[in-house]
Amino acid sequence: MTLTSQLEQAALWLRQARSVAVLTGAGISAESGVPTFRAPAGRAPTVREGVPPLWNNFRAEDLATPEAFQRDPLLVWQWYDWRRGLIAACKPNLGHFALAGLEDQKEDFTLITQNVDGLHNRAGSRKILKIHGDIWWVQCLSCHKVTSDFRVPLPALPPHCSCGGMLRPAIVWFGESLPLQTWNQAETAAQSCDLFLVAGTSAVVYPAASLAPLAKRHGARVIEINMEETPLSGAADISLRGPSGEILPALIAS
Ligand code: BV8
Ligand code: ZN
Repeated sequence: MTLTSQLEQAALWLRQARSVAVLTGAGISAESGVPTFRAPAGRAPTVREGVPPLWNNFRAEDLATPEAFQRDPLLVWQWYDWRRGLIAACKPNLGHFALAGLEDQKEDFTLITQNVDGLHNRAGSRKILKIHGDIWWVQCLSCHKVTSDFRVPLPALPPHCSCGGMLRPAIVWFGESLPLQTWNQAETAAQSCDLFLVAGTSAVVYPAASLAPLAKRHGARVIEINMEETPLSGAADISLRGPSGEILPALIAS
């Protein structure tokens, strides 16, 4: 099937679907200039390309862990501060806006995102399940209060809570459980939707990557949008190859 005929079939299924769930990954923000974590094979992830040498020899899996924060909170905060500064300069792209528009078209719509950049909010999406947290939120290690903090740059030393406790990014790190209520809502959406749309994820991080197979087992059609093949592509009913910033508007406008 050509991309055009695949797109027509996918657009028909999307029109017919009463209940839609979407899972997005870093790829949907790539066209906004936000680095992805794992690039297509053979290329270093963009989180390393063109970044200050300080970050060149670190992988996200090395810094986005409670152990890394325990060992060197300042280093981890500097990494997040660098990412926050970069994301603050980025804007939602047509893919984000298309999903915000789809939310208005469907009576039952759930957007599940692995992204922590906040671009779905800025594009106008409302019902967002942030299963990996939000880079613009911080959490106190002592009283566990979660608050927003949009300062760019952050203070030189890791910020502290009003109770005196140290603050950490309110982000789910590797080895940490996902927020239970949010995760349960994501699973429920995957189990009950007619159509599950996956855009811009390498489908290697769990349990997020288990949602599309879960939806399929419960009878949903699965459509994938990605620049490259992923471990999910074989199971998808349609796998659209191309940039989500172009494919999503075409899919939703048709
Ligand atoms: C959990 C926040 C257990 C951080 C993230 C060993 C030890 C411990 C755990 C594990 C282990 N082995 C496996 C695990 C589980 C682990 C895991 O899956 N690891 C992976 C690396 C194998 N998972 C966890 O640890 C999770 N927790 O399992 O808890 C537990 C259970 C009970 C009790 C206690 C504990 C927590 C996972 C969450 C980790 N945090 N993010 C931060 O952001 O700083 S994950 C991180 O990866 C990001 O959130 C990101 O969203 C996510 C997935 O990456 P993608 O979004 O897919 O991005 P990526 O760059 O990989 O791919 C981009 C894709 O887009 C590519 O395919 C590319 O082709 C495509 N693309 C690019 N441009 C475009 C495009 N597509 C379309 N258009 C374009 N223009
Ligand atoms: Zn506190």
